[in-house]
Amino acid sequence: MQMTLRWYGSKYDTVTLKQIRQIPGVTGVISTLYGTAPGEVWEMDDILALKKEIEDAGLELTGIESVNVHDAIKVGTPDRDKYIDNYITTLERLGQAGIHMVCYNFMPVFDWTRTELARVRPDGSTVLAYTQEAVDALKPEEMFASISSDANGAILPGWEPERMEHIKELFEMYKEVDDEKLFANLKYFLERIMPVCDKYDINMAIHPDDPAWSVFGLPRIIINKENILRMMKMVDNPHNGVTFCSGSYGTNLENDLPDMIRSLKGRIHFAHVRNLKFNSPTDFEESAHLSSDGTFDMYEIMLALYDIGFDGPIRPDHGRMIWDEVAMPGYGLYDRALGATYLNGLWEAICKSHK
Ligand SMILES: [Mn+2]
Repeated sequence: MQMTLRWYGSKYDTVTLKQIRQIPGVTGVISTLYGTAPGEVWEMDDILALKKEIEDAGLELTGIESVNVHDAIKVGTPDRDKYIDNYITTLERLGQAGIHMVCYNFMPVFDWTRTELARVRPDGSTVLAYTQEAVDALKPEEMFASISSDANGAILPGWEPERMEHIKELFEMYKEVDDEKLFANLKYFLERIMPVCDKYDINMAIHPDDPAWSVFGLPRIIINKENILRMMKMVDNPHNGVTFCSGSYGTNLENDLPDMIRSLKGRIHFAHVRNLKFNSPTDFEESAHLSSDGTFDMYEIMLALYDIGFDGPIRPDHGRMIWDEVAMPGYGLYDRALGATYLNGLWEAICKSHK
């Protein structure tokens, strides 16, 4: 595996490439072109400039998170082919630039959903948290206001203001889309992009829905082992793979994370590894990575990745806000650096004990 950190670019991120380079064992960053909107074709010059900036700092652009999928593709509207063509052109350019892993998601309207961005834990750190009760009490448009007021001035990916202005139209678009339709639209999209992925050896890595159940009555399909194996079989090509995100699949306590990993051998192209602490099955917060600080056994998760021969990029995903850092919620430097170091430690111990 290759340890990486997500980086939002010098224009948007409080963390610098120099700082990332100084985290032991982190050799790559995962980034994207934040100025682009879903459905747009990425300019080759912009891709190469991003890559050069990262390489000049002594790091590798290990993959893209994300190339976002336009709603027309998810909904399956008559103009979807135009947006898929654009997506294919972007993939072609990424392939030509030597990038071989692309994360994306197929979540309607909202990306990830949290109800608190700064819940205070007993040690004074703050973390992202979720309670179903709080979601049930909100209308979708209120959700956006509560998220954006709490974000330390950062624009959160998936919660861009331009997008949220159209939230009612977006809900209208998805009115006729149920789980089956969403599966069919995902299949259509994947079948069209697989040839360019085959040509340039691009591993597509779908990110799970977060939380892993329906919110606001919207369909959600990338939520459990059954559905993800269905998706793997539906387009049976090794380039059709997943981002295994322990913190997203883990939102549903019925998901057995190590078992899911083992069932996805050869199809996990990217891993997000973090821990959650559950206060009840519908109230969880993002804890430190350490097993004993949360609910998941992080050793078992890393062991399962080792057992399937996982060799893709991995990242510590979100971190707590600690040591008075001010940054985008979940994406400060300090706790993600601790997370990367802890995961590297587990990995080293697993590798040595299996020799
Ligand atoms: Mn994730």
